[in-house]
Amino acid sequence: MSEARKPSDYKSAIKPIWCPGCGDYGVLSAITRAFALLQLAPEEIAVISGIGCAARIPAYIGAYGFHGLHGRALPMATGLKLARPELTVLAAGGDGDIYSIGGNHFLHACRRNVDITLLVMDNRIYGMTKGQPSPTTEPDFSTHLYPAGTHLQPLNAMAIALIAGANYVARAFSGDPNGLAAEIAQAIRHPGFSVIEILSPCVTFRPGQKAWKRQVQRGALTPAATLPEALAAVTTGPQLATGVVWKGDRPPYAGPDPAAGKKLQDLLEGFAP
Ligand SMILES: Cc1ncc(C[n+]2csc(CCOP(=O)(O)OP(=O)(O)O)c2C)c(N)n1
Ligand code: SF4
Ligand SMILES: [Mg+2]
Repeated sequence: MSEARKPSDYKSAIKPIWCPGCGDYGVLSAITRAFALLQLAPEEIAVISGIGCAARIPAYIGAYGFHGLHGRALPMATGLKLARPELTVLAAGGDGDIYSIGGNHFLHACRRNVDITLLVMDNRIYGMTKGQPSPTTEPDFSTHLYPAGTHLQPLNAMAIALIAGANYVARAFSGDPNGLAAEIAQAIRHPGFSVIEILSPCVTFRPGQKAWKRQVQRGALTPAATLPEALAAVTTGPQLATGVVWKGDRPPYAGPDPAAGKKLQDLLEGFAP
């Protein structure tokens, strides 16, 4: 029998260039631990991202990866999973990448329920472009673009994921790599589209997020029996609560019926000279 794979077996040779103390280090560590928990073969994994500090993550993982266009991780991951269903496909990115420029793809990925796992590293800021407000930035948070805050209501992406049809919805914290690894492994195993919103501090542009270590309410979210209960937990409950709030049983979408391809072929033949 071959030796068990260790988390270090899933690291690439590229050294991360995140700021020292960035929460994304914890996420990277948790992903490699999750792969080791599941004993996945590296050639059976693909990690797909868009652009941003968080979106650098595929480069640091020793598996297939694609660092694509800003906001486009989910359509790429969806296409890959439909074409290569045997792969374990992860999409990963930041709050700006997934909820702002990629927001429309986020909605439809939840609705389609293809069997992929999305990890959103939420630091409530655009880190890579030096601190502009993102859809999850608090209304009164001062940035150089909005010194008095945006006064815009933050997007409740977990509520949107539930309403739009995601099959597994959780919040986690980057400062707990073992707990996060177990949650990522569980999300990968759960059929359909899984979303984990990971509180991952940007120590450079949001130094106050270092306090999340004390403020996070670990395990305060538990799987709800009904969708309205899950929605209530993420809308009226504490916003730094972690845990799984929804484990649905919608069957994953695996692509069009093969008979449709046959019909298309018939149609094309009908046009043949
Ligand atoms: C089409 C396009 N528009 C804008 C940008 C500039 N840009 C790069 S990353 C980014 C936001 C990143 O924020 P987030 O996804 O939250 O990631 P973080 O850096 O915080 O991890 C933006 C606006 C871009 N690269 N491409
Ligand atoms: S700018 Fe923020 S999100 Fe980007 S690497 Fe630095 S700490 Fe992390
Ligand atoms: Mg961000």
